[in-house]
This record gives sequence, C-alpha cells and structure tokens, in this order.
Amino acid sequence: MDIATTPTTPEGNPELADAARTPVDPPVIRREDYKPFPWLVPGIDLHFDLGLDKTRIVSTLSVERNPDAEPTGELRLDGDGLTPAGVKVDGEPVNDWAMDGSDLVLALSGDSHRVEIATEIDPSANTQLMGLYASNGMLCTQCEAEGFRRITFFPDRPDVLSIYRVRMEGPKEQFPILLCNGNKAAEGEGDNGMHWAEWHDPWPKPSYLFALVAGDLVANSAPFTTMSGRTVECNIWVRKEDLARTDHALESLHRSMKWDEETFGREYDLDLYNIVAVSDFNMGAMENKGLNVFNTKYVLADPDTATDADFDAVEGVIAHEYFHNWSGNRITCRDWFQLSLKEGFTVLRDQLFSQDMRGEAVKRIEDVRILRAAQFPEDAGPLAHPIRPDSYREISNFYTATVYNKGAEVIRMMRSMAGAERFREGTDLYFNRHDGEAATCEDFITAIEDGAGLDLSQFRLWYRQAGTPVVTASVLHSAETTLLTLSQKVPPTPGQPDKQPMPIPLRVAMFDRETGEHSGEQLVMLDAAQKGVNFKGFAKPPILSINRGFTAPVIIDRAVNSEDLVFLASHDDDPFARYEALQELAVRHLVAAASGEDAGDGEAAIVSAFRAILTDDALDDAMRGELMVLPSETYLFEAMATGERKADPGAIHAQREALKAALGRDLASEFHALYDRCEKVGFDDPAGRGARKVKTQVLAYAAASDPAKAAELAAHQFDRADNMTDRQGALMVLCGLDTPERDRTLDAFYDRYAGNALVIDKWFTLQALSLHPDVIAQVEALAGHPDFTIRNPNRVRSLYMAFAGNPQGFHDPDGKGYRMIADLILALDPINPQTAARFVSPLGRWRRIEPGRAALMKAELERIAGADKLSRDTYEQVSRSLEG
Ligand code: B3K
Ligand code: ZN
Repeated sequence: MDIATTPTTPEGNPELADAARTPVDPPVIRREDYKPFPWLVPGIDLHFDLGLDKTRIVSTLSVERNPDAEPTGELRLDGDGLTPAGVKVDGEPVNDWAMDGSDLVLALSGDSHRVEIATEIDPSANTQLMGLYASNGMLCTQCEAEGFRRITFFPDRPDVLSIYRVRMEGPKEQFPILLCNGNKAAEGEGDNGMHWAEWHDPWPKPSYLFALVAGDLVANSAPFTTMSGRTVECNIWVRKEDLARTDHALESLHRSMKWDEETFGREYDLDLYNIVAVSDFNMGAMENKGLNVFNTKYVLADPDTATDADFDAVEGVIAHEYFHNWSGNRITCRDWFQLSLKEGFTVLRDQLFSQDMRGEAVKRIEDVRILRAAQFPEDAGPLAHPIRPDSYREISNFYTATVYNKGAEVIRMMRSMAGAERFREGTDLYFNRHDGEAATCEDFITAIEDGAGLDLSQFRLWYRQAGTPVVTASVLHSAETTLLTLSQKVPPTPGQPDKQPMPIPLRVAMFDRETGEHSGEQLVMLDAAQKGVNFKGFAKPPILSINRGFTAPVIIDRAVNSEDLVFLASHDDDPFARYEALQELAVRHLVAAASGEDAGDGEAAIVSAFRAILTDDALDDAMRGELMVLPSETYLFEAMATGERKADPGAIHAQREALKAALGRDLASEFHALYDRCEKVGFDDPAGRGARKVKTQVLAYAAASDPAKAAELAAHQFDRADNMTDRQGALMVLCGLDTPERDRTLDAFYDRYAGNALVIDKWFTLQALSLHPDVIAQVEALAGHPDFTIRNPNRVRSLYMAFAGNPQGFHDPDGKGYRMIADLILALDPINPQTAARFVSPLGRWRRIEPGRAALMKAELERIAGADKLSRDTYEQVSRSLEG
C-alpha cells in the first residue's frame, strides 16, 4: 500500500497505520556488514508533476555495474510506502520486477541500462515530514537520512553519487516559485496555468542531499563575491509576511562564506545559494546542495521577536549548513555509521566560526554547557554509543549529541594536539584527498595524521569507545618538586564492559600561591591509565588549574579545597577554568546537600566567589552572565549518580533553589547595583547584549530570594522592554511566580504576538519550563489551547520538550510528568515517529534516579513498549532504554 497517498493517522486509516509501523523486532544494521552497492548510478533524471494531494514522479536512472562490487543479476532499489506505477528498462515496459518488502527488485542482465520508474505520492498526507510533504500550502522535501525512498525507488544510501537533472511542473498561481538543487537550466509556461523549471546540479551527490521546493515565496537576495572573484546569488526564501525578518540570516550566510574561505580555504562552488524557511520541520535545517531547507526558527529574527540567543542560533545554524557544502556535500559519508565525519567536523567548524564572531570564552562555555546537559547524560545512560556507532535499527535515532557534539570535541582535541596551523594542513589534505568521495572517519583520521604530522593510533579509541572518561587529578608537593598524578577510567557502557585508556589532552597550569600567577600552561597528554608529571619552582603547594579551555570532553575529579576553587573562580586567567571552578564549587555543595551530607563551608565559598564575579570591573557582562549560571539540574543528577548513589531530583531541585535564594539574599545589594547599571545600557550599545543577560540572571536570583521584589522588577522590565530578550527574560521569571503580574504579562505577550508562530512557541515554552508549583496542570491546560497542535514539530517541542526539560515538573514525585510524556509519545508515534522517539531519552535515564521515581519512569517505558504497534524509531529507543 502506498502510505503516502492515504491519510497516515490511525484514526484516518487503521490498516495503513499497521503497514507503516512495526509489530516485530526491526532488523539491526551493522557497520561491519558494509558492502558497496553493485551498481553505479552516474545520472538520474527526475520529472515531478506537482500537486499538494497528488504528485507524480518519473525517475530515470542510468545504471552501470560497479567494478568494485560483487556481480549480481538484479537491481534492488529502496522504497518506503511506494508502489511502482510503471517500470521500463531501456525504454521498454517490463514486468519482471517484484516487491520484496518495501524494496523494488528487478532483473538486469547487461552492464549498463536505463531504468525508468513512475510513482505517485500524496504530500499532504505525509505527516512524518520525511520525503516530499506539504507545509503551509507549499511543497518541500527532507531526504536525510532515508527520505528519498519515500519519493521514488532508488539506492537510498550515501555512497551512491549521481548527477541530478530535474524538471518540475506545477500550477503557477499555487507554486509561483520552483526550486531545486544546483542551477536553473530552463523555465517556461505550460498549458492551463501550469509552469515548469529545469534544474541541473553539476556536482554528483547522494540522494539524501536532493531537495525540491515549490511555493508562494519571496526572497531577500544579495550577491557574494568569492575569493576567486565569482559572484554567487544568495537568496533567503520565505513567505511574504516574513521577509522583514531575514536580514540577519542573509548577513550570517555572507559571513560564513567569507570565514570558510579565510579559515579553511573553502570556496563555494555554484552560482546560486538558496535557503528556504519552512514552518513544519523535524529538526533545525538541512544542507541540501545549493538549496538548504530551514526550520523558520533558524531563519527569522528581528529584535522585537527574537532574543539575542535566537540571533546567535540563526547565525550558527546558517553557518553549520553552509559549512556542510564541503564537510558533508563535496565529501560525504560512505555509510551512516560515518555520520560524525560530516556532523562532528561541521559542528566544530560552526563552533570555531561563532567563537570568531562573538568571542571565544563565552562561546566555549555555552558549548560545554550543551555538551554536559545533553551528551554527558546520553553517554552515561542506556542509549550510550560511540561517536561512530557499530549498529542501529533506525538511523534517525543516531543524530545525537554524541555524534554531533562529542564528535566535535574529538576533532577539537586533534586540533589542540596539532595546533591550529598544522590542523589546517590536515584538513587541507583531507579536502583535497577525498573531494568527490563518500569517505569514512578512518579517512579523516588518516588525513589529519598525514597532514598535521600526528600519530593518532591510540586516539582512534575515541571513535570506538562510548562513555565519558573520568580523570582523577592529585597534587603532591615536596620541597623540591610538585608531582601531578593523573589517572583515567572510562566507564562501562551498554555492549562495552571493558575499556582501554585513551589519549586525553589536558591544558594544565599551576598557580603559585605567593604570587597568585602561573608560569605558563602546558599540554599534558594523559595516554595511559595513570601518569605523573613533575613541576618545579614552587615554595608552597601550587593550585592546579586543569582542562583549561575544556581541552578534553572528560569529567575531572580533583582533590582541591573550596578555598582554592574560590581562588580559581576569582583569578584564573583562563575564562573557562574560572567558570569551571565556580561550577565545581556549586556541584560539590549541591550534591552534598542533596545527599544529606555535611555541606561544610560550601555555601559561604560560593557566596564569596559570586561576590568576586559580580563586582569584578575587569569582566565584561557577557562573561559575567555566563559565570552567574549555576550548573543545570540534569548535570547535577549526573554528578550525584555516582557509584551506588542515585540522583534525587526533588532534593537537587530544592537545594539548587535554596542556593539561589541564599545568593540572592546575601548579595542583594551587589545584584541590585548590577541591575541598575545594566538597566541604563541601551539596546544598540555594544555592551547591550551582556547587560541584558545579566539583568535576567539577577531577576532569577531575586525570584528565589525575594519573590515580591522580583515580580515588581520583572513586570517593570517587561513593560518597558524594547526587545525580545528583555521581554522574554522578564516573562520567564514571572511565569514561575504566584503573582497577578504573571497572568497579565502572559496575556499581553500572547495578544501582542498572536499569529506569529515562533513567538507563540516561546509563550508555550516559557510556561512549560516555569518554576511554578502548578506547572503540570498548566501544561495540561496548554495542550488543550486552540493554538496547540500535535502536527507541528516546533509546537510539540515548544510545549513538551520544554516540559521534559523542566526537572521540577517532569520529575513530579507522583509520576504525572512521566505519564504526560509517555502519553505524548504514544499519541505522536503514529503521526511523526522521528519526533516522537526524541522524547524517549528523558524517561530512559531511570537507572540513575532514586528508586521511587525510577520505578515510575520504567513503568511508563514498559507501557510504551506494550503498545500494539510502534514505529521503528520509538521501538528502538524504548527497547534500548529498558535493556541497557
Ligand atoms: N544533516 C541534517 C540533519 C538531518 C537529520 C535527519 N534526521 C542537519 C544538519 O546536521 O546539518
Ligand atoms: Zn549538520
């Protein structure tokens, strides 16, 4: 049955839901089983007759035997929910084809053939948003990883590279703009109000990079001149009403293009670069060759509707997708196990770009915070996997923080070991050696070894072993020398009980207690289970500053007292190390307090370090704002759940709020002086961003210590805000308070932005994330709000992903939060399995949580597992979460 031509909801068509979802164990795909495809497909011609409810596709493949593969008499093409409406070989209709499951298999005896296949699909019934689908009256595609097979039969795997020629035809009034990859070769008018366009992409590409868009769109356009003097037409395509919010995206694209030329020597390779914003999208954006498709969230921004963080996210995602043109498109992945080859490397490239645009220290802290909030828990839980996984059932489940963010950290370590210049020689070699290929992580490592002159033999373990290493550091001082002893342990993870020691590069400095200075930092390679490093010249035991700049994605366990951490938090010249010292003070105190242990002088030490930060005139406010953020509750759970001890979300939350209250109370005058100063900084002032960040932080501390005062200040900030950052910051604080100002400002916000989907998403998120004691009831009510729909991924995430990230609500001791998320997964799975499966991991952390809540979480996972039919996506995540 053609699932794309009939409604895909179980209510609409129960039989269909059965066909599309899996009752049995879906097969496991293994990295070691890789075999090249028996046929090359050097060219594909696609004809699209476009319609929202019915699109007809005729695909003509030129196929040749692959001399590097085992010979075969058949051609097996992937399909998903498709039935061929006609098959021709070398121009003649044939009948000797068969369906094997969802694959189309046809007999082919010669060495080269032309295979023509017709299919028909219903884009408006495609609720999965994979393949060709309708969004807001337009048609668009998402093919990575395996969406192309929902459009036509094809070897839908990244190592089959083809030149695409596409003709698309549709009603001109409905789809005035017709876009595809590459360059437009021709266009014209047809009969009955139809028009057509032909596109040609000269660069061979895998099917996952195919894209097509048809709709009523307008563009913000500006040319870019490349380093060799070519002109590239850059367009940001949106609906007419959104055009005014596209300048930032266009400028970000130009900045990215320039930066990649300067930093990695990479020039763009087509005359056209199109970006299209769509409002129904499963993730952030997609790097299709010459035609990026973006979630509107990462395109549209102006000060009235987007926060400073939103502006940064737009810039970062535009850059990420642009950088894929080389790290992903020109050199793609041999198979999906190599995903980190393009994703880890491209995340590193976008991080380095943003560091250059916005300042290294703050960006580094933001990136580490994301790593710790998303990747560390993944690495410590049932879904842990190496950055190059060994097996999967559904590849969509492996677009993870591990593959992306830890993948970036692993390549960043190579860069730290080589130095930026030699690393560049390595990447130049990689780009030159593998241009036009579908490569492996091994190819990348070898190119960096050869180009940068590194020996990465042992380092390859980072690609194979999952789990966050724990590095223990201790300092032993005698009259003559100081001995730093480092040891490492990589914890067991599912399927990997025993681990080998990995090479861990750590930037280290020793502060002299007498001068308060260090005499230079060095890069220490911890490449064995244990290692000692000697330092000389200290009369007294020096203070250790380690993993400066977060050179390695590890957990440091160091024997250091609070006083020394206060010293580092106040004086370390490495901004990351300064942040880290403060975080460590807070983690120690909060974990001890939540575990019912004597927290000693922890709180006083934190107050003292905070005072230094609030009053340090040498700090800029952007950095101060980062330093003021306490460790997240998720990170604290990880820190508490060590050995036999489990995390107690209730106790962590209570202690973290108590610490915020103590800081707010003890440092009230410092906080208010800071607020008063920052309030005077205008929106366009270069210091404005930092000032806005600090103001909202101050409000959050005030809310914990003096809610009445906080309500007054926040309402005032909300009412006089001339930008979204101040408005959202104030509303975030008000949402957590029991004050009449809460409802007034929420209503005012809603009324002001009614109809603006991205801002209404914020309105849902602010309430779902709030510290309000009634948050569960509030989220339940919001699910019934007329603006809520389960069919739009942004809206679903705005309410439920926010709620799943709200520890107080999600970890409700009676299990109401867990039940709500499990109910959502069950309701969403038949509609959009990819998005549904993303909600499993919060429940999957049950093993590290105290027994009462753990039992409730596990019961919800079992309830999901017991459902009649589950998608492959959700099945895999739930079963791993119960097994692992
Ligand atoms: N490559 C895409 C992600 C595709 C996800 C498919 N489930 C966006 C990115 O990482 O740039
Ligand atoms: Zn990417």
